[in-house]
Amino acid sequence: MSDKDEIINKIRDAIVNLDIDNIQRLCMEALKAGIPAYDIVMKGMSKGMEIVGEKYERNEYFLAELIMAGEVMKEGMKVLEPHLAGGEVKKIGKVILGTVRGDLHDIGKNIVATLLTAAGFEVIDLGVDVPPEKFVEAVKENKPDIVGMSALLTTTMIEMENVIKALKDAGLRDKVKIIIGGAPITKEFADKIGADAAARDAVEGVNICKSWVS
Ligand code: B12
Repeated sequence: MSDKDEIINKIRDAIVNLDIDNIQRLCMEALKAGIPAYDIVMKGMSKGMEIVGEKYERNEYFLAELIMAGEVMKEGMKVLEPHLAGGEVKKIGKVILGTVRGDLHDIGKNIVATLLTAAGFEVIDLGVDVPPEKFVEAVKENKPDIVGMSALLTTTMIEMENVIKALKDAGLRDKVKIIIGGAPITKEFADKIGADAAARDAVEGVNICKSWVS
């Protein structure tokens, strides 16, 4: 195993072991070793969060551990974010982003926001637990090219369809492209609810958004 793989694995394990004291140091070490911030997020921390989710499913971890894992990831992101953002690049498009009503998961959405910004998009982040009316209002006000929605719970996926319906009712559906994401989201679901695309991860999501504005 290369040194770089070893650091990435240590970062993954720091998330799994809820090691909030060491995550920032490890992220700095990884940056110093020349590992792109992007790889640290996708191959290290996100992989760790996946394992945390599996442990939760097996009843090895409980809600307290989920919360803590989220906090550890956020600490790491503080170190990595400045290395992901794109600086003063010409804006290539505007994206409204939000986690749908009833859903408080925002770690994945925040990564999408950071990578979209790095790719040159202006991102208007509506936050979490966003009701359909707020998406509609934001589209009216900001006239974005793209609306991105995140849902991590199977019970809140339905809210994505509600947002699309609300945009249709407001006569705005055809003015934007719609992309959805989050662990339970599939391409079939996107087709079913009338979204334009679903993304497995932030990288795929950003590539799809780029293809829409080029
Ligand atoms: C951390 C976490 C929490 C934290 C969230 C902290 C935060 N600020 O986000 C807290 C503790 C708050 C939490 C709470 C709950 N959680 Co939770 N949580 C997780 C966990 C472990 C990790 C999620 C995460 O951050 N992953 C890392 C990020 C990087 O990945 P991601 O979110 O999938 O995002 C990537 C892609 O999906 C994609 N993406 C995401 N959104 C979007 C949007 C767009 C537009 C695009 C293009 C791409 C994209 O790009 C991202 C980066 O690549 C997951 C397990 C899992 N495997 O997902 C459970 C999980 C999602 N939670 C679960 C549950 C059950 C809950 C609770 C109901 C628990 C409870 N009993 O209260 C509550 C619900 C609270 C609520 N109303 O939302 C279940 C959901 C089960 C289901 N099928 O619905 C999961 C799957 C755990 C499990 N295996 O059972 N949780």
